[in-house]
Amino acid sequence: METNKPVFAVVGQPNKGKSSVVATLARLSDVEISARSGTTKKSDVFDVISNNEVLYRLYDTPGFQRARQVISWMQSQKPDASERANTVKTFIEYAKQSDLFLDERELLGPILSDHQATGIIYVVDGSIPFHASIESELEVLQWTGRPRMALINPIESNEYVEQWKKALGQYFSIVRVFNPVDASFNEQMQLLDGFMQLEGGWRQSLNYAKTQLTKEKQNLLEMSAHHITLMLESILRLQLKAPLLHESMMDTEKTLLLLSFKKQVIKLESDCFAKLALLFKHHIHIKGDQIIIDPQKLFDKEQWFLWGLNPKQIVKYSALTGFTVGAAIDLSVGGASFLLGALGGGLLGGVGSLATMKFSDKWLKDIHLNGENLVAGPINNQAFMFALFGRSISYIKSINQRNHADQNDVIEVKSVNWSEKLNNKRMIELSRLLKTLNKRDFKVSEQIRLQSIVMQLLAD
Ligand SMILES: Nc1nc2c(ncn2[C@@H]2O[C@H](COP(=O)(O)OP(=O)(O)OP(=O)(O)O)[C@@H](O)[C@H]2O)c(=O)[nH]1
Ligand SMILES: [Mg+2]
Repeated sequence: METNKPVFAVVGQPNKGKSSVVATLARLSDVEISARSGTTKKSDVFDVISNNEVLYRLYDTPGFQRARQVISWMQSQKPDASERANTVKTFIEYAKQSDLFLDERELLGPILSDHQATGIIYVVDGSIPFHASIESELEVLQWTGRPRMALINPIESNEYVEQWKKALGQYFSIVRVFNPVDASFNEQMQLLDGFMQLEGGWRQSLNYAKTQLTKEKQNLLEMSAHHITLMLESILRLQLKAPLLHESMMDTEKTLLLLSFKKQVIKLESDCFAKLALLFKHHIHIKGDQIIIDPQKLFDKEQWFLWGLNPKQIVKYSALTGFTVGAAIDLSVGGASFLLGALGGGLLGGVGSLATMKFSDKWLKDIHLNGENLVAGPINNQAFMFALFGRSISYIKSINQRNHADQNDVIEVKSVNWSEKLNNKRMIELSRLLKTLNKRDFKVSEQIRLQSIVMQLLAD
C-alpha cells in the first residue's frame, strides 16, 4: 500500500452519516449506507481516485459503542500527556483479546497505524442535541493526538447545530456543517482546505487532489455537453419510414408510425440520460419512472414551456431566426399578423395579447406519403426543440449535483431557468443551430458551437 497519500478515518457514533461522508467524498455508490444503526461493522478503506490515480484515502469505520469504558481503561494506565497516543495503541492490542471492544478496535486501528499518518473526521448529527455522554469519544480521539476535524451533519434539521459547534469547538480546531447528501462540490473541496490548515504536510497532496478533482469535474461536463449535442442531433434529425400496405390502412399506419416515432424519441433521450448517469458513476437505471422527467410528457405542450422557453420568448426567437412561426403558433388565431405587428413596433411590446394566442401542439411535420412509403419526421416545432434542450440542461445539472450518499434511486430533475443565462445573441445562435438540424446534419463547427452553449449553461 502506498503510504504517502493523505489518509482520513471517518468516525463517530452509529448511524450519523459516516459512510455517507465516505461515499460522497470518494464518489462511490458501493459504500454501504443504511437507516439501520450499526451497518458498518468493519473498517474499510476507500480510495479517492481520479484518472486511475489515488489522491487520498478514507476509512469508513463502525460507530463508537463503549467509549466511556475505553477512556476508563486508558486512564487506569496513568500515562502522562506524552504517552497518551501509545496508550491508545496499547488499548487496541488489549482490545484484540476481548470481544467487548470490537467496534472500538476497528475504528481506532486505522487512526494509529504504524504505516500511515491518519487524520480524523468526526461526524455528528446536528438534528439531535449534544449529550455529555459523547465526551468520552471526544477524549479518546483527543488522546490519539491526530489532526482532527468535526463535521456536523444536519440529517433531519439543523436545530442543534449551534449547540454542537460550541461543544465540539473545545475538542476540534475545525468544526464544519457538512451534509453528505447535499454538499456541493465546493463544500467538498473546502474540507480538503480544512485539512491543509490542520496539517501542513498534506498541503501539496491535497492541493494536487483539488486540482485533479476540479479538472475531472470540468471534463465530465464537457463530455456531457458532447453527449447532449449528439442526442439532440439524432432526435431532431429523426425520420421514420414505413411502406403503406394498402390505401385503406392509411390512418392506422399513420397512428402506428407516430407511436414508433414517439417511442424512438423517448429512447434516444433516455439512453443519453442513462449514459450520463454512468459517466458520473451513478448506478441507477434511468427508465421511465426512475427519473422525474416524465418521457411521456415530452409531447405535452404545457411541458414545453416548463422545460424550454415561455410563450413570449418562443415567438421572439422563432421569428428572429426565421423559423416557420406557424409551427409554433396557430395561425388561425392571427399569430402571423400579430407577430409582424409586434416585431415592427418594438419587439413584442404588447405581449399582453399573447394570452389570447393559441400555441400549436403540433411538433411533427404531417406524416405524408412519399412514393410507397409513409414518412414521419423531422420534428419541426421550435418550442418543442427548446424544451428538449432545456430538459437535457436540467438533467445534467441534477446529475452533476447528485452526491453518492444520495440513496434515492429516483433522480428528481428540477427545471432550471436556463434561458436567463444566455444573452440575446447567444439565444439567437442556439435557435439557429436547432433550426439547422431540421435541414441537415451538423458540421463539426456547429457541434462545437452547440457544445459551447451547453458548457456556458453548466458552468456555475
Ligand atoms: N436526509 C439525510 N439523510 C442522511 C444524511 N446523512 C446520512 N443520512 C441517512 O442516515 C442513515 C445512516 O447513514 P450512514 O451513512 O449509513 O451512517 P453511518 O454513520 O455510516 O452508520 P453505521 O455504519 O450504522 O454506524 C442513512 O439512512 C442515510 O441515508 C443526510 O445528510 N441527510
Ligand atoms: Mg456506516
